Amino acid sequence: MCRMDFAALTIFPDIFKAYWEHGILRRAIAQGRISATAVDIRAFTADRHHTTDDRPFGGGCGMVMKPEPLAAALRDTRRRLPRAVTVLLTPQGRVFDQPVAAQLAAAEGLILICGRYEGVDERISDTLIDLELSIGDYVLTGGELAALVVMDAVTRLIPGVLGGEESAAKDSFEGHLLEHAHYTRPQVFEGQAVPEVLLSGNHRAIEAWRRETALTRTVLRRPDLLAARPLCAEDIATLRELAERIERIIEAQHQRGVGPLSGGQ
Ligand code: 6GU
Repeated sequence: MCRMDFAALTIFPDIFKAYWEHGILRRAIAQGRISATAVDIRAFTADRHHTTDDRPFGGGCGMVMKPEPLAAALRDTRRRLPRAVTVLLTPQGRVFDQPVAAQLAAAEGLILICGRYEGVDERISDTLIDLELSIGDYVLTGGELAALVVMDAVTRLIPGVLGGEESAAKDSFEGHLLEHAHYTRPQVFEGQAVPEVLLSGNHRAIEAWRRETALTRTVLRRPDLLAARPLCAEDIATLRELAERIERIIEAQHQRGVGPLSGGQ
């Protein structure tokens, strides 16, 4: 059985424990498909006040995470998980996406270091880190949420973590197309009916409809995702049909004397 060992190095271990107690991560832990430990960096301080931060050399505002407690916590964790990949969560890192998640899912373990304050001492990143990751172009107050995002996305890719129903493999185009629209009961909600085809029992028609809604919303909302992958002939036919439908709408408007050729309203 595939198994992944996660360790999060943090000054707020309780944040992790709360998340791990719910949903699919909780189940994955109970099944032994992943293990998850939160390592309290403060436990590796040597001073009376358990200091984890200090003022920056060169001056300036904000505090920097001291290297000694972090290095001690990391060495201790590595003794326990010698084959794990060490990741520093920082806005300076490579942007985390589905392909990175898939790569990390192949590792035997992940040690996730959560920075706080203005960041960690650069000598930690220079010598002890395999990979720096950011979860997007915005600034968080610390790496904890980012570490949970990485853990969550990686965990659901570990074989056996998702049941057949939820399976990640079902979305053969995961990470490349947006999901199709979903509906559940009631059949009419506040005057809005579920699309007819979903009630038809015609599985081929339903599959085609889902594929089409997935493609259409990707074109409209995230065309960048389409540019990054080759489309199959069927997808191209669907897009051509969509383009023709749009053309017909424009043409019908022209016939009614609307649009730029008619000289406006
Ligand atoms: Cl990994 N850390 C912080 N502090 N902010 C972020 C981030 C990480 N990723 C995006 N913003």
